[in-house]
Amino acid sequence: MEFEAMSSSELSAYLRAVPALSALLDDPDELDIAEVGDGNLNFVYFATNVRAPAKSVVVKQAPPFLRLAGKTWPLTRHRMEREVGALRRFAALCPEHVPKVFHADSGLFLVVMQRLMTHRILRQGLMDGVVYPRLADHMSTYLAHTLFFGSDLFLAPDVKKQAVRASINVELCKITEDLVFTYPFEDHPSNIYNPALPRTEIERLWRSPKVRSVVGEMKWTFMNAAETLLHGDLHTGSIMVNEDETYVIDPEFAFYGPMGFDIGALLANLLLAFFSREWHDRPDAHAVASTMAAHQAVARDLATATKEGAQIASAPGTDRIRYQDWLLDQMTSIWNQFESKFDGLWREHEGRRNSHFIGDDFSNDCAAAFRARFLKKLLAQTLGFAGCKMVRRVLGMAKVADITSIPDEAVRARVETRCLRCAESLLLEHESIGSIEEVAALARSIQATFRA
Ligand code: SR1
Ligand code: MG
Repeated sequence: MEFEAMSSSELSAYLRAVPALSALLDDPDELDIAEVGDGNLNFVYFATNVRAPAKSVVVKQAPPFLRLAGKTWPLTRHRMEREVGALRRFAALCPEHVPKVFHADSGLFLVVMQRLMTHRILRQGLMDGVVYPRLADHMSTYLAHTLFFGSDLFLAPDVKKQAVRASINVELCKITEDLVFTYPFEDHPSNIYNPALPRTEIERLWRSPKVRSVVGEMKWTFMNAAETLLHGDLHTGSIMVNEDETYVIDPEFAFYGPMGFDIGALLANLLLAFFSREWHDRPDAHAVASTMAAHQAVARDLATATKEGAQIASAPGTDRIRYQDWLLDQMTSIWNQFESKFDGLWREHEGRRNSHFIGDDFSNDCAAAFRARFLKKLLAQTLGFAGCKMVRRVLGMAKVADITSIPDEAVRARVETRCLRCAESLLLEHESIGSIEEVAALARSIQATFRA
């Protein structure tokens, strides 16, 4: 039978018929149902008790196709099982950073979750120049806990292998294999190029044996390194924030993969935000954006953020450097705090078990040496993935609002050129870069080289 999205009355009747949900919503006689999804894959609704608006939940349903492309791109509805499994697992590890699952229906492929009433999508906040003082602390905690506790550094080998099997996510991983690691690096028909972006900037990546072999290696690692349960799509659109809290949403791409893929996705998106400040800091940037139907939400989100009391770092146009500094500071702090928290968890659990992953440590230096080498290699892997992620958002089909909301093609091309040059350096130098501070210096020098 052909899939039909649930009507408001069907969804309302469904929610009221599940006793636990009805109780949660204060036994509503009327629910307001609003479809609010702006992601590429699923339908998302807010369901709110009309008489008690604080009683509200999020409903997410997976249609049997990719929402972005419609019925011409069929996609397993079982992705919802991966998402629910990951939400539950991550919530157990990090309850303060993952929304609660109230109900899941494996027949209808839907999940009912905690509504984050005072939070907004991080990408929108960054475009508006909002400072989130606890972001780096929260995201480094989320990453350290989720990546460490899913891995062989914590789990018994048999438990970990069962977890790998349970998280196999063939179709969504294939999307990443194609859209992140393959199509952007060839002249694929699904790619979308800004006409003002010089072809030479694109072809220098496609025609570089060095770049293409590193990307090949990153794809191989993505497909073969079953290190831990990943979120799998940890860009700034998968994070909801306010001044005090940070939540990670949308783990439908979850699978057992390489740790650096999640960290790299986040750092890449902070770099995209950094390079796109040229537009978002212009005095008229948000006035223009707010006239565009696709960006009406920006104004609403800004109003919400201001009500929340979140600080606006800079009046647009007045203080680009300060907000760019803050963005790079988030990138460096997330990595540095992650490294120290991950190392701390590792030491704590080895100490508790009184045994090391590497076996006996006769000199008391060997375990520390292995941890240091592991984290050095993880930084290199992270930067390689960050490079791939930046290129896909510039050349590939699924783009990011930080860049697509720049209406002036020439400005957009300059931002895209910086992003591609930064990605190229990350790809070529990911093994020789010794610290995250070097990445911040690289971003600053690229910003200075390709001036307006
Ligand atoms: C075709 S789906 C495009 C992208 O949307 C998701 O957020 C993932 O990033 C995926 O690659
Ligand atoms: Mg998503």
